[in-house]
Amino acid sequence: MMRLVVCGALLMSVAGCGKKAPQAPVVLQGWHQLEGWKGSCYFPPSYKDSDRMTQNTVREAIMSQWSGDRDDGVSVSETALERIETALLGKPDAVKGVARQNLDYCKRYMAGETSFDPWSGWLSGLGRTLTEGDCPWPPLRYQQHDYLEVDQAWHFEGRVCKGDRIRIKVSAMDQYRLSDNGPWINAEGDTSERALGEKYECTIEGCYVGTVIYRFVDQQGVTTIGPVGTGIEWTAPEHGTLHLQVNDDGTWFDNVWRKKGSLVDHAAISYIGLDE
Ligand SMILES: [Ca+2]
Repeated sequence: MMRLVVCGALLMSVAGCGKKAPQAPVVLQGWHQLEGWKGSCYFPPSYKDSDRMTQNTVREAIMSQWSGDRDDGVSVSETALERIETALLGKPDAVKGVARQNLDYCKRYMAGETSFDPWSGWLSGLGRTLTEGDCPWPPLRYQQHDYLEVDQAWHFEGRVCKGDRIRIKVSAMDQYRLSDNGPWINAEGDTSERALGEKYECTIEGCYVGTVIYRFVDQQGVTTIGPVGTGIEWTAPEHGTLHLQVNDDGTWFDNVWRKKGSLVDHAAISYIGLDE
């Protein structure tokens, strides 16, 4: 019984050894014109996503064809080309996928299966496709400082990207008032007087007369307004811009800082990025 099993195993292994090893398929890399093609296509090499040098080589190769350098009937507008280049320089990891898709379009075109239209259509929208949903500026992972202007509407622009966590800070010791006989208040506002009515930008909870408030406008123009007081931590719900002002009724000219002798109060304001 034992013998039979051993024999079987031996036989199988011998049969296995007798099989011819499969030949590795030829992998094309670089510019190649296959039989029957009217021009060449760029076959990107396989490489690691982190390989910046190869990314550059591949990007330059495919872009040279799109710019018309190869005289093979392929060319796209300079605007489209610039848009793609900017997008690819900003997203080097996307080069690999773009080069593969490009090869598919190129093969069909060079083999005469399609006109240049589908390829050119893909290219003219590629820049936009690659950057869709991107934040138009760097995330707020730094600090921005200025002084609060009590007599100015929305100021101190901060540009944020979706998900940025920031601390909005206003110094507490500096005082101002919003009318000649009004009380001296700091960024928290006159906490005995809740801001009510259309004249005030912020009437939700936490918004008093004179409270420092923020306004966030996303890229679709959707606006959110809320209290800051002497400070809040806030996370950007979308890419967009921030501004601050005091919650006044629209009469800005009578807003003044407190003076002590020759010293005038002036509150410091900050956007502090909380992410590394
Ligand atoms: Ca006022």
